[in-house]
Amino acid sequence: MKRVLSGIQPSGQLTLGNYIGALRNYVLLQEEHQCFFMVVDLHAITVPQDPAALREQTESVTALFLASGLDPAKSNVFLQSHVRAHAELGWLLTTLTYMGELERMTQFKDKSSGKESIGAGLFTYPSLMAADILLYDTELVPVGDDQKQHLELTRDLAHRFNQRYGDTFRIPDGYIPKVGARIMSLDDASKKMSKSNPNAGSYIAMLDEPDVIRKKISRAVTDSGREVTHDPASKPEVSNLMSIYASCSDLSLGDIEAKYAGQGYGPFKKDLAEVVVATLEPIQKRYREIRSSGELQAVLKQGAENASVIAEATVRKVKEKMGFVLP
Ligand code: AQP
Repeated sequence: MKRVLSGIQPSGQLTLGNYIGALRNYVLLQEEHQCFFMVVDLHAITVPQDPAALREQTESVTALFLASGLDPAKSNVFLQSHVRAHAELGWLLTTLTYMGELERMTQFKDKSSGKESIGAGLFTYPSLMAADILLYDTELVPVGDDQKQHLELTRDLAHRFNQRYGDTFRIPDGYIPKVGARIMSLDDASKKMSKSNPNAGSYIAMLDEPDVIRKKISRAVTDSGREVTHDPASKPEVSNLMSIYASCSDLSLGDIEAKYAGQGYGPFKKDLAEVVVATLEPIQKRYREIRSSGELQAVLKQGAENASVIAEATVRKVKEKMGFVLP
């Protein structure tokens, strides 16, 4: 059993991209590994968040973790802010991080571009992410393409600390999920589907009503052709819709091409909507049950307690090595 850690920001409503690219894999991983899955609320505030919305989104994301199949008996499910060691080790590692390293991070460049005032937390975010991972002796970190650079920095920081203060941190590896795809935006297939996109038509939220899903898919941008073929270079929009279809059904991309040959986009989009609705409906039903049961608090309390035991011990070890006088 390897130790696995991953997190999702409560920076909006979870999307079908979050489900296909992250949550569904978490559910598989918990069967084989010791898993830590966090709602990373401290990361979410690196861009402005409305307090009431942040609270609601945090509860909603946690409930969607459980509704998607994360089992608190198998996985540690918790909020990042409930385990104080994250902020503490985040600061300690920030002091070890070079400005030049943070300046090279493409996610910082993307998220800060065009903004007038940029919070320092957006800049130092990768040091906090390194702390998240290193606190738990994590061996595997499921990462999408956009997080690979941050994981590399985590590995560099762990090496740096170990060289300076003696062997302390395990060097984590990235994990490429067995299943899953990068799902692109419905209105612009050059951008990934993102929960913080201000245009709600660009994503399918995991909690969208069936009719909303149907409408969003019927309005999804395609091209002027009519062939349902998978060719991301020349047909990025249709290829993205096909990836969603394949991810939410038993059909392969080849099966989908054969099924809709010569029919144009209409029948394909109609069936795609039903396949997505069928994937999300049972999760939505469980979600409503979980929200009304009030079980979240207990799950989060237990998850934070389990995580804190490991995280506090790591911080103590780190502080001792760095020369802090321990209480
Ligand atoms: N479109 C996507 N396709 C596949 N996987 C995706 N993930 C996110 N979008 C897609 C995966 O979901 C996890 C969530 O990571 P996050 O919440 O830390 O932030 P993110 O990757 O930046 O996701 P969003 O939805 O785009 O959030 P915002 O808009 O707040 O930046 C990760 O495992 C990610 O790979």
